[in-house]
Amino acid sequence: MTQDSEHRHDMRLTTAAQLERARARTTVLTDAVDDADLIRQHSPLMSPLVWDLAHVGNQEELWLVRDVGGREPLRQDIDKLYDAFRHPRRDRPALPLLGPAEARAYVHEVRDKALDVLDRVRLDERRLVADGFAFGMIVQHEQQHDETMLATHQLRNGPAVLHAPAPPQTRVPVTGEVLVPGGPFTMGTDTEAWALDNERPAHTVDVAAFAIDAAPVTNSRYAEFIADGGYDDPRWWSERGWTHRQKAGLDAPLHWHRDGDGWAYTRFGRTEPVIGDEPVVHVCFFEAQAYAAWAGKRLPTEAEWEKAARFDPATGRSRRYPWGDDDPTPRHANLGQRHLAPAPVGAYPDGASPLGVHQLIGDVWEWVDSGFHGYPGFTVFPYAEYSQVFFGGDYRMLRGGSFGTDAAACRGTFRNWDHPIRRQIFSGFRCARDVTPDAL
Ligand code: AVJ
Ligand code: FE
Repeated sequence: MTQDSEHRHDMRLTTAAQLERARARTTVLTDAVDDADLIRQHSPLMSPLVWDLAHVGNQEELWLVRDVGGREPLRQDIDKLYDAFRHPRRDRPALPLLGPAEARAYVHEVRDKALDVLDRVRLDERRLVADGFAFGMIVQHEQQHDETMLATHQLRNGPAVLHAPAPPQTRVPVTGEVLVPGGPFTMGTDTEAWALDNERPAHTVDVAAFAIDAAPVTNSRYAEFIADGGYDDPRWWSERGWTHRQKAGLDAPLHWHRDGDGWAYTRFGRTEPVIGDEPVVHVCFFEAQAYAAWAGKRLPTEAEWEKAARFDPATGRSRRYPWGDDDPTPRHANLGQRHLAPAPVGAYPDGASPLGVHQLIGDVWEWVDSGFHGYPGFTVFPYAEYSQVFFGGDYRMLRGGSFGTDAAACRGTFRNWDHPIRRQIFSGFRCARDVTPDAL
């Protein structure tokens, strides 16, 4: 083999392995419950699990089998059922969906064809397949739905059906804030092969000096906010946030309940006392904002978050991840549903940024105070319905991934977004603060 064809051969193998890994996760999440549970809607915010399953297969059919492979459709008749724009989540249980056995057979058949396409397709003819992009996009799509399905599991009632070891409990002390120097840095990417369109292009952003918490806000700090009457004091809330807090009756993170003098939470069917030094999770943007105001701080902007995560002051360049350019390993971050909880603060010293900011990747998605827009020079690739149709909508960004996010769908540049009232996702936050020039 020539060096180039050898490289492409390796890429096909690693891509097939990534597809396989995503499917193993999907299988765990959908085999954990019986057929009735797969069909049921556990929350109006979520699809029935059986919809996610067939939707994953349908996207793979559309992109890999039909578009990249140029093959005949397997099930053109079901395209509309699994078009997320045609049917909102709350309406999906009433659709004539494929049943569990049919959905499993369908995704299996699609995968066989997609792997055959991966074996035969020329990877140098179209931009869509350069560096295996279309395959990477489908890997990420399945992994994103795996995180969505994990959130559905968290909303489902009944005994525990998912099992995983606890996150690492050894930890280094991490407290206080880190000062991030002012000046330009490179945000976004031109070089990350599987980066999605909204992460591109790389561009320079000038960010004034700021301070950012060295760790995400923990349960014990958040409980102090509650104990101090934070939920009852409109001073800490934005106008929209306060209106929402009243209307929705918010008084603690989702899944928390009073337990004697303290708090307990129910996670994937198990109820346990809240662990104080874990990052808080299942808060909406408005709760994060109110906490930050109570703490005398604010949320970081998206550019500040990315600078804290990627900027290397020694070289001035932006890294792929806080720890450098190597792909995440279990030593760096709590990703990939290896554990079904965030790890305590300080559990990932090897994942810290050069400035000493911890746990930016993994554990909990972090709300940042920015809306969703394309970067300067943004172009749709390969379809507008991934990102562009959401630009300028009522969304706030989330960065860094959670314990439920796979490494394939998480990078220093990766951008997630949701409505500011949502909290069924694995969302937490950290605070930031302006610094005055004489503080430098
Ligand atoms: C990027 C997580 C907001 O779940 O709505 C899945 C990802 N896009 N299928 C979502 C996505 C199409 C998306 N988020
Ligand atoms: Fe999707």
